[in-house]
Amino acid sequence: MQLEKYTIDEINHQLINKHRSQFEHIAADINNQEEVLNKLAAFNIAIPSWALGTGGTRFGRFSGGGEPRSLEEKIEDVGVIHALNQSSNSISLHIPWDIPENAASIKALASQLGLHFDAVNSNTFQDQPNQQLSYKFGSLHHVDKAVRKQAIEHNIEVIKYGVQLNSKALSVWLSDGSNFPGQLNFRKAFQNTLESLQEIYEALPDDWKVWIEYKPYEPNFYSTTIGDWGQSYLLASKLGVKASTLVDLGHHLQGANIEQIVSLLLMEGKLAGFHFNDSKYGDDDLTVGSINPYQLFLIFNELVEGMDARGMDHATSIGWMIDASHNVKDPIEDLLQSVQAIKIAYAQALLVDKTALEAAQANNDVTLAQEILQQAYRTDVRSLVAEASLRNGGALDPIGTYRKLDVRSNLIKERGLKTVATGL
Ligand code: PSV
Ligand code: MN
Repeated sequence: MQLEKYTIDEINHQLINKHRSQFEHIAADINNQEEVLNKLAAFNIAIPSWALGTGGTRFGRFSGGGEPRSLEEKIEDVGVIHALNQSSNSISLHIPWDIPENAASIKALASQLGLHFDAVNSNTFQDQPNQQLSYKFGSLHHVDKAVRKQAIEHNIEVIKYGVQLNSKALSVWLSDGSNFPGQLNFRKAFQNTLESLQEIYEALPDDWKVWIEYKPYEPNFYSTTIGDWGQSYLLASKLGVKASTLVDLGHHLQGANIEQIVSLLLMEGKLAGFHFNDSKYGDDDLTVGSINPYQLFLIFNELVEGMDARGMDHATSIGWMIDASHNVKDPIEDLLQSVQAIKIAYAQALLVDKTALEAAQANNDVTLAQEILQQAYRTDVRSLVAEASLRNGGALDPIGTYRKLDVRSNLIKERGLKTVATGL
């Protein structure tokens, strides 16, 4: 299903007067409003192919209707999201869940919808039918060289698929770890992982990167071989300039200061990008911004400050992606909500008075520093985000428009009520 632009424009027309007065009210207080709007308009967040179906837990999965049945339908769903928010112009594929059998036609479909392909993701955390050796005890860290070899070959195959689609990065998340003390020699596991990654690194095309994701626990509950940002950073440093650390917000123990991690990785030129989600207890994969929007703002504050310090382009110099699980919401609505939350946090971070903050920091004026940050955080920037979307040809109210256009009912009519998308 594809959305016609005039249908979005018609709904915008009904909202325009209210929007204008809200936008003018806030814009009057912002000196650099054009710069902020241009940055917001340029900012895009990739959609993972595995998030377009209903998510589940190990206790069950309750499918929604009209889920995409193929890679083509997943791309069409991202097309719907992008038509509405004009901020989701790429899709990230997980292999083998989404093997592009015919790369040329997949690319043509994507570009017709204004989309391109973000990082490709390998999967050595599940065994596939007909797979020769099992990943039960890990993949790139495995004690058996033959299993490591199989996992290395899989990653190289994923790069090959990515090359056909013009992706520029391989994203690696390993579930490798141990469930019980004594199960694993940590040093050997790390060394095996490094050697395996070195072989994958050698296979990267010149203009490619490898992003190394970390996670403290799950599915292993005693140790994870790439368990935190230090371990990922160590691997990325040993591998070379094409390797960097990917931050998934849910992959931290409670209370971790993620904004500080981000700041230091940026300083070292080793921040690959993000998987956005939110959590209350662990890797909950809830909608980003739904639980702790202030933390999201603080992360963006460090990102804007750190990227400006290195002269980096906010929109393109690192990878931005959502990685959430939509167990009880319509996945498209949840993804639209996620992108809005990210853009709101970004807009607020762009409003921070940096000069005043630097002066407050230099004077150890703690109260004023907090006031400056919270002044930006407490600004209602929703009409700025809406204005940027409008200028790009998107919807003023993406979720409202999605509902008014009855997209889900149309998808159910087209695909049926009992469809199941590939993914977790
Ligand atoms: C693991 O929890 C993870 O965050 C990794 O990014 C995977 O690739 C993704 O979820 C999907 O399983
Ligand atoms: Mn992730």
